[in-house]
Amino acid sequence: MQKYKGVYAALMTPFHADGSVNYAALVELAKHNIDAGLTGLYVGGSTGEGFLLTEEERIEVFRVIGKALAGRCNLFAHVGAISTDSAIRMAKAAEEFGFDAVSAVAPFYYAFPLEAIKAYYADIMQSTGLPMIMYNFPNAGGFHDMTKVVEALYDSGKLLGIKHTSQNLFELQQFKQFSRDLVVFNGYDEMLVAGLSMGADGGIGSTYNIMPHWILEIYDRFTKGDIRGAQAAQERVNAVIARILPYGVFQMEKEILNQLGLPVGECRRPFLPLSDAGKQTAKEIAEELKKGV
Ligand code: MN9
Repeated sequence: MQKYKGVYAALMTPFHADGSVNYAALVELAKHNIDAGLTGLYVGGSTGEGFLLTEEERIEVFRVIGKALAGRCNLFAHVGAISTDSAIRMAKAAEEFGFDAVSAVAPFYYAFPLEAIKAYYADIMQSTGLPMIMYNFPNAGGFHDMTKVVEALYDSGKLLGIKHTSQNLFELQQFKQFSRDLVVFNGYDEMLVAGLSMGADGGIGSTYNIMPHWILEIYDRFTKGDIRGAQAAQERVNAVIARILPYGVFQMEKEILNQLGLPVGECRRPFLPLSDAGKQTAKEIAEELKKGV
């Protein structure tokens, strides 16, 4: 499983002005990220507006990305859904299109009991030959017991790891207690160096789309033992993230990419259009990123 260590862009899903998925821009953005040196892509998750796409669109996104990049980089497909059957259909598609692993957020809305959530993961894991990355995102899904799910399933041989999008870095470290072989990905980009310090093997994030080189610098310096350098690189990244957060992370990242010449359009409703102040800030950030300052 250790070949999956590294830094992955949570790939954004570009849209045309009429709201349809822009598959050509999707491939362009994906290649841009991989050419920058990132390890791979996490496709169809929060950043990819996965829950604002239909199941058919999510599968088509996997098909297009698999065709363009399978075998060239590591590809993870987020197949999480509140319906197990829907998640399984997407997992089978991801396998067919050459993805390396599937990932899923815990099913939400109905406050399913722990046993139901364990069964959801076990069912998805049994449905294909692909390994699973649990997507632990308690702030969004409301499920706070992922350690218990991992405890129940880590020795199935099909659990690759965990994408840990939580400020609770004690929990991140505890996942490694079940097995050193589990690959743990840090999910909040603004805490990457902290996550790595607590044992994460890499990261998956949305801001990697706009500043892949700076994220790589954090990771490379950290893995070489240059902790001060990694902190300095994190500070540079966080200066950008701090200006993005007040206006909406995904709307801002999309506008920055538009400004950088990657036409990704806007986010789908009910995300609101970016405010004028947000647009101005996005433009300024894009100028800075172009200069590499
Ligand atoms: O996938 C992303 N998580 C969410 C990871 O958006 C929920 C992060 O990359 C954040 O967008 C980022 C800003 O908070 O760390």
